[in-house]
Amino acid sequence: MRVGQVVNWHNLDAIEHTATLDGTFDSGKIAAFSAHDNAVTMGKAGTFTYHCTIHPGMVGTIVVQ
Ligand SMILES: [Cu+2]
Repeated sequence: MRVGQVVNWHNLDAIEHTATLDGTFDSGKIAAFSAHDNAVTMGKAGTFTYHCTIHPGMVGTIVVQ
């Protein structure tokens, strides 16, 4: 994605999760089959890793160019 674009978090699973970017953003618990209210504007380039605080093995990466 490009600098300045927005990430919206949607939980498509049947249990709650979080979207947590260390030092940047924490959605808190996102209920099953719902979206988080607070979108995140990715304001700078880089590779950002995120995880679920409930299930630490759930990880992902956002690449901002
Ligand atoms: Cu989770």
